[in-house]
Amino acid sequence: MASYEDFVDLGYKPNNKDVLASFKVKVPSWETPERAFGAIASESSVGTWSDIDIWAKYPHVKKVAGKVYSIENHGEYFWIKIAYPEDHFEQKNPSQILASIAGNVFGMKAVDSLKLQDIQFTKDIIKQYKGPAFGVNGVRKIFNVTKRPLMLSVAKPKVGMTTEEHAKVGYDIWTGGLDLLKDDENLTNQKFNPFKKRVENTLKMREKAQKVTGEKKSYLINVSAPTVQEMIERANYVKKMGGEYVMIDVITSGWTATNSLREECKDLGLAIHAHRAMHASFTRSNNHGFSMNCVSKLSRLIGVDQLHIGTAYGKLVSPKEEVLQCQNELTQSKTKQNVLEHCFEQDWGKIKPVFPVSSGGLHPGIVDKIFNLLGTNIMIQLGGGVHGHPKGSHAGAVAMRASIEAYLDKISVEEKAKNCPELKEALKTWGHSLPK
Ligand code: CAP
Ligand code: MG
Repeated sequence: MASYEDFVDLGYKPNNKDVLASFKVKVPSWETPERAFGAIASESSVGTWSDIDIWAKYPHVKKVAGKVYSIENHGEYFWIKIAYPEDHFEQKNPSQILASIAGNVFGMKAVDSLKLQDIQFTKDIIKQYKGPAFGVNGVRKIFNVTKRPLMLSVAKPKVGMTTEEHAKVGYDIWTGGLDLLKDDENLTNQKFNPFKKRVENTLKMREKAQKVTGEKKSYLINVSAPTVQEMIERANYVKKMGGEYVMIDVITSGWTATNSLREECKDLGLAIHAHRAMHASFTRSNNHGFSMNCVSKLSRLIGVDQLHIGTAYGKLVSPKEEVLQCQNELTQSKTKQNVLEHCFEQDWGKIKPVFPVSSGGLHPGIVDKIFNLLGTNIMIQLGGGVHGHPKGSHAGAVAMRASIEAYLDKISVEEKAKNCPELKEALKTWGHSLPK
């Protein structure tokens, strides 16, 4: 006989061979909490709804079964913690970790809602993964920029420009003072802006911009593709054409694709920029889904070099605590259980820190808010906040750089604007408004 309740053992003390997961659970009125919690541990590890007499027939299965070891009752909802023996998981397979811990459980009728808040990986699992090839310091070395934030702009309109128009925008923002041009999340290999042509034309413009500015410039080229094979071919092409970066949409492309790209980039020596488009479909709700905290941890484990974590002030929902927690998970060597509730400590071993990227609805009038929240050891991206400048992309880039220099020089943007007409124009256009 094996029931869901068998997967609850409040006397269990997890050890260093257990992967731990914290869940926020709402239990339907017709369900007993203990059965609901047991159902989560069962369905996310070895069991199912019917009594398949696991323990009698297959006693060894217990060795890889999840068990609920902690329950906190908060009235309308509960926080529970589940321990999963690390042998339950295939080595170096992030997708399988999620297929267990973050798979069917979200759809079970035994819960009204379920939010996976955090996963603590064991030392052995951390050792299985490469982590970032470059990390924060390696990326800074690409640009020979040691202190200030790195400045990005994504070409807008997102999609639809011709290759020549796209490359020209790159030239404009690079000569306007920014470090990196970024492809948008949905720009890949469309007829009007084919991938290979875009790489060639834009990197040529990069060379020109480097000569004009005397500064290192680079380009986050989106290699997200119809198949992993094609994505790898695109990454190889970027390398062949002299690029330093590839960009991948980690959620829409998937964790196996991201893992494959990391594997390939080990030999190509390319840094990986991770865009998280689609994440809000499961991170946004406080009660249901898979947290941005877990997205950050998986991205670091697999080894992207840069990841979008939100702004707290821009056009997209990104609560302050979540942004700060993601920054901690990406950059600390030992993450303390701090900003977000029910997060575990995490020892990252030798895994390098990932560059946090703050982006989404930002403009020169509010960059100071981002730095006050996150500090300046970040990447900051302005798309509409550059290309929406009344005098165009080049002026928008000049204004963006000037606003960041103002912050670093500890003067107001108004003060700075006295000697920078492009910044003055940006402030006239957007002031310090928070976009919606
Ligand atoms: C920003 C952006 C990014 C968002 C993604 C966009 O453009 O290019 O994709 O920052 O969100 O398409 O909205 P703007 P996040 O600067 O014009 O807003 O960074 O939160 O993942
Ligand atoms: Mg975008």
